[in-house]
Amino acid sequence: MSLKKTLTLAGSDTSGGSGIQADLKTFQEHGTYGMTALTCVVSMDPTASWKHNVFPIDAKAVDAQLECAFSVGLDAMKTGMLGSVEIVELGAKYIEQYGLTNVVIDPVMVCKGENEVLLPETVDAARDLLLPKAAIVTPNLFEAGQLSKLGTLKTIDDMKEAATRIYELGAKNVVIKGGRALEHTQAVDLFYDGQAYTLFETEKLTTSYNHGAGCTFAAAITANLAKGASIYDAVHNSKKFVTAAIQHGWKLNEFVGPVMHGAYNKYSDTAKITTTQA
Ligand code: PXL
Repeated sequence: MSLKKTLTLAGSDTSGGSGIQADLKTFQEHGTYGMTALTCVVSMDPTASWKHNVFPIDAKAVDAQLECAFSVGLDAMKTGMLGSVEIVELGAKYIEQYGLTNVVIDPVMVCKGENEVLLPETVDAARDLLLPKAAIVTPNLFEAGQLSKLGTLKTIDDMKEAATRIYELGAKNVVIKGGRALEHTQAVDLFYDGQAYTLFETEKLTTSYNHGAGCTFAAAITANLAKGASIYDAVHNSKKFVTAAIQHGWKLNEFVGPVMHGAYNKYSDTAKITTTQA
């Protein structure tokens, strides 16, 4: 039996909720074969309020991993935290060389609880080199404000404007994860395919155990695309998958509560998701 092959080019989250750990768990839940090209190692300091320390991986090692992974013939890939401009360039080079189209760009700029943009020059490089190669880009509200240069996004109209601008940067589809951060009664994500704006809405969940939700959502989209889903279905299915994961988020320690990556396949209480045109 052959499995669909999915790759994540991302960082390692030692705490296990986000990064390549989230991606591999999510790939596995979708029945795809997960592979990794590691960009950096993030470890949290238990003696300093879980401060994130980032340890970079040498670009030569990233190049070797990408050479290996692409050689097997990938069905889809995603990117997450990218440690340097060189790594962004390598990712873009391999996508181009192998003509891979199922590419999900999750433009990770900050970790939850941390408020400095990690490596701003890497964000610029990802915008210029990776967005034009993206089947879909999956920014959260903050990242969408940065990519679109609109700053703080507060309303659905702001999200539509940001999605339009990000689309114009070359991504074929955009989904902005507004979540519950938006000033809106529901938790809302906005999907734009260059033609129509679709809102995915759920009730706002009260849990604060949602570490890794963004990576999990993007990895689910990647697995869906690898399995042949349309982009709309990939987003819709992944919204269900991550909603269940957030509903069943749990407390790892006093600092962090990860989503439960496997909740969608295990439980059948996923909150209702409504879709409307905006
Ligand atoms: O959730 C963003 C994120 C992505 N990737 C890695 C991380 C984090 C946040 O902790 O550690 C590796």
